[in-house]
This record gives sequence, structure tokens and C-alpha cells, in this order.
Amino acid sequence: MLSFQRLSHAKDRGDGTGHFYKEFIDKPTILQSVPRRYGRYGIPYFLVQKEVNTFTTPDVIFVTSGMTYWYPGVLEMISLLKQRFPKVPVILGGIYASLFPEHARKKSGADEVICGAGEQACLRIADEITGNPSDAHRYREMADLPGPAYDLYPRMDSVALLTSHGCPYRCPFCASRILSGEYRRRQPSRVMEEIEWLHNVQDVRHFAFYDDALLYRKDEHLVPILEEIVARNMGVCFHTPNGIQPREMDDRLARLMHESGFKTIRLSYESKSRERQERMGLKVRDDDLIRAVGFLKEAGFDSRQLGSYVLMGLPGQDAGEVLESMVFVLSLGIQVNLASFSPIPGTPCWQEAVASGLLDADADPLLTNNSIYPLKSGDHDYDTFVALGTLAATANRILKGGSDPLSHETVKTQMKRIMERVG
Ligand code: B12
Ligand code: SF4
Repeated sequence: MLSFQRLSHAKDRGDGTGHFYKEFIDKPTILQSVPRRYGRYGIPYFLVQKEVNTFTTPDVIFVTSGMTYWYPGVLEMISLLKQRFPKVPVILGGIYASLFPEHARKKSGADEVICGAGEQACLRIADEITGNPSDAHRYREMADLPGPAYDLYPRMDSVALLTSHGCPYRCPFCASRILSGEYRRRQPSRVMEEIEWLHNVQDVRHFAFYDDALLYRKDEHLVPILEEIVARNMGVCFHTPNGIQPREMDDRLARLMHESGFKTIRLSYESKSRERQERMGLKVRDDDLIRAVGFLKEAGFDSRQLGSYVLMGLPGQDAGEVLESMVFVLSLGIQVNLASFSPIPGTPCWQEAVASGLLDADADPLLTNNSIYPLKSGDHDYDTFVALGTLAATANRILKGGSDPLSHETVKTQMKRIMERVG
């Protein structure tokens, strides 16, 4: 049974963030014991259905997928497309399809499931089905790839920018290597063309970088792009919702980021535990975060614009480690962005979770939901999980209100108070 919130409840801040439309739907049986409601975000089903009914019959349909635990939406979409176009082949790819290919093959209803990069695969399949050869051979390297066909959207205020694939690090919880393989990137001139076209022709103002390792080899890649943006005085706004690596920050880059229009910056920190930092190949140490925040503040960024990710719910991680990491981030006068762990097959953390009995090797992807899995791990019971979230949200609110930087003691006192309040 659907209980609709009115569509008007959706709020777009114009930069691609905001409160999106949400509807509560029946909880899948496997999640019955979770003490939370189950909702779906995004365009309501009836509107999607209406839109699909306006399509003329295509030769082939390509469907993408996001988070593994969102797969019910993918299944619903494919079922809708199959009802409308029973004879048209449906090809599924994307993150869920790449991380749970067997599940996707069994359950999705797609005619074919493709893992990993899709640019070449889609062209090859389209060529085969239509008998109409494309110029796929031109795109052998990522460096040659054109940008996405954003002109197919009627209107956009913000877009995601992907200037590279993959990451040179090997964090034990991360799927980057499985999804993207070796690090590779587009030519800075191509990226510039894309930004310029999106801004000048499509009137896009906000750009969110989706790269895994945006600052890697920055002098050959991001720096020339940003220098060009500054030279052309484009008046665009950039965001890094995906964390960037603090160690790569220096004063020149921080100034360039400020000048070229970065508005929100998230830094990858993950944890204060030295052991965990070592397991991530020391991609970040406390000193790296301190220095990066220093450079960014010096360049003109403030507490409302800066935040750092702290992970919670990793196998073997207790709430104390999360709290200590949060206190450290807040003591630098930047916001803390709590990211709860979602186990990913094929990663060392998945194997640890299975070995310690927290997850079955053939678990339903629904159980990898980042709001559910941490409830099972370590001492992250439901109350602790909620308390940590409340602490982060409250501390961030205080920070946004101005006091900068918060002293260690102030943060600790605030946290203690809130801890007492939420029990
Ligand atoms: C950008 C990003 C974000 C952004 C945007 C998320 C969003 N909702 O879109 C932000 C920062 C907000 C984010 C947040 C989170 N993220 Co995130 N994110 C990513 C990231 C870095 C890139 C995803 C992306 O869009 N890539 C660009 C597109 C073009 O790539 P792609 O979808 O993979 O498509 C390629 C192929 O798959 C293929 N393909 C795609 N579709 C199709 C279709 C066909 C037919 C074919 C043939 C091929 C094909 O071709 C494409 C080009 O090669 C990935 C890591 C990664 N390297 O992929 C993590 C990732 C998806 N995130 C992850 C996680 C855990 C999260 C969080 C839960 C973290 C947290 N705890 O807070 C939150 C969830 C928030 C939310 N509700 O969305 C996990 C996935 C977990 C899971 N179980 O699925 C990943 C894999 C990172 C990781 N930990 O390893 N994330
Ligand atoms: S640095 Fe980020 S993208 Fe790279 S492996 Fe670690 S978590 Fe994944």
C-alpha cells in the first residue's frame, strides 16, 4: 500500500541536493525485523509509467543500476519496460549488476546482464541488434571518450562530472577496483569542452565531481582544468560529494579550488584508528587531514563548506572508534559526514563480515543496505546507530551556526549532553 507524501514535499536547492520525493512502501519480508519504515526515493511509479507510455518502440533498451540494495527498483523498472515492449531486448548494467551479477541474472528479468564499464559494451550490443555499425572503434581509451549525452535531458541545473575512472588505493571496504579496474582518465581538454558546453549551451551552474580519486596526479589533470576555468572566468560552482584525498591537498590547489568556484568539499578521512588507516595503505593520516583543512581555510573556505567522511559499522569497529573519529574531525572546525558501511562482495571487508557470521556468503543484496547492515555489526545496536547520527547532525548544526573552530572540549561536552538525551 502506498502512502504518498505530496510531490510538493520534494525540495530542490538548485545545486542537485535537497529533499527528494519519497514514498513509503511495503517492507520486504527479509527486512521485517528492522525497526524502521521502508521507503523509495525518486520519481513516483505512476509518473514513470506515464512517461514510459509516451515512448515509441526502441530497438534495444539499456538499463542502469545504482546501489546494490536498491535492486527492487531495477526489477520494477524492467518489469514495466517488458510489459510495454515485450519484444525489445533489455540489457542491464551498472553498480548492482556488476557487484551481484548472478543475483541480477536470476532476478532482474533482463535479457542480458553486463558487468563493468559499459561504453564499449553498449555500442557493441547496439551494433549487433540494429546491424547498424557505430563508431565504437573510435573510443578505445577512456581519454577519447566524449561526455554523456546530457542534451537528452529537457533541463538541468546541476550535473555529475566524471573525469576519471578508478582509484590507485585499495581500501578494504571499497568496490572501486571491482567496478572500475585500473585508474584511467579523460583528457583535460575534453573535460573542459564538456564543462563549457554544459554551462554555455545548457545553462548548467552546478557541477559535482564523481571521480574516485579526483586529486590523483593533479598537476597533469585537475590543476590544468581549474586553471582554465579561472582563466575563462566562467562563474560555475563545483562540489565534491565523493570524498577527496586530504594528502593531495596543498596551498596552491586549495587557492585554485576556491578561485575556480568550489562550494562544498568533502574530505576522505574514514577513521582515527591508526590500524585502520594502515589497512587503507595510509591514504590518510591525522596530519594529512589537519594540513588539508588548514590549506582550505587559509584559501577562504569556511566550516559550512567543508566536511569529512567518517565510516561507521565496519566489521570489528566499535562505537568508541567512530566517536573518537568524529570528535577529531569536529575539532578541526569542519562538519562530520557519517557514512555507514555497506558490505560489497569481493572486498576484504565482505569476507570478514561473512567469516564473523554477520552476513551469509549468498546474502540478499537488500541486507547490504547501509542503514541496516551496521545494526548487526560490532556494538552498533539500533540506539547507538541513531545516537551517532544525532550527534553528527547536531554538531554540524552548531558548526554551521558559526563558532569556528570548535575546541575539543566544547565538542566533547556537546556530545556528552546529546548522548545523555538520546540515551
Ligand atoms: C559518486 C558516488 C556517490 C555519490 C552519488 C551517489 C548517487 N546516488 O548517485 C555520493 C557521494 C552522494 C555517494 C553516496 C553514497 N555512496 Co557512493 N559512490 C559513488 C561512486 C564513486 C561513483 C558512482 C557513479 O555514479 N559512477 C559513474 C557512473 C558512470 O559509473 P557506473 O554507474 O559504474 O557506470 C559504469 C558501468 O557500471 C557501466 N554501466 C552503467 N550502467 C550500465 C548499463 C548498461 C546496460 C551497461 C551495459 C553498462 C552500464 O558503464 C558505466 C561507464 O563505464 C561509486 C564508486 C564507483 N567507483 O563506482 C560509489 C559507490 C556506488 N557508493 C557506495 C556507497 C556505499 C555509498 C553510500 C551508501 C555511502 C554512505 N554510507 O554514506 C552513499 C549512499 C548515498 C545514496 N543514497 O546514494 C558504494 C556502493 C554500495 C552498494 N552496496 O551498492 C560504492 C560502490 C563505493 C564503495 N564503497 O565501494 N556515492
Ligand atoms: S581511496 Fe576511496 S575510492 Fe580509492 S580505494 Fe579507498 S575508498 Fe575506494
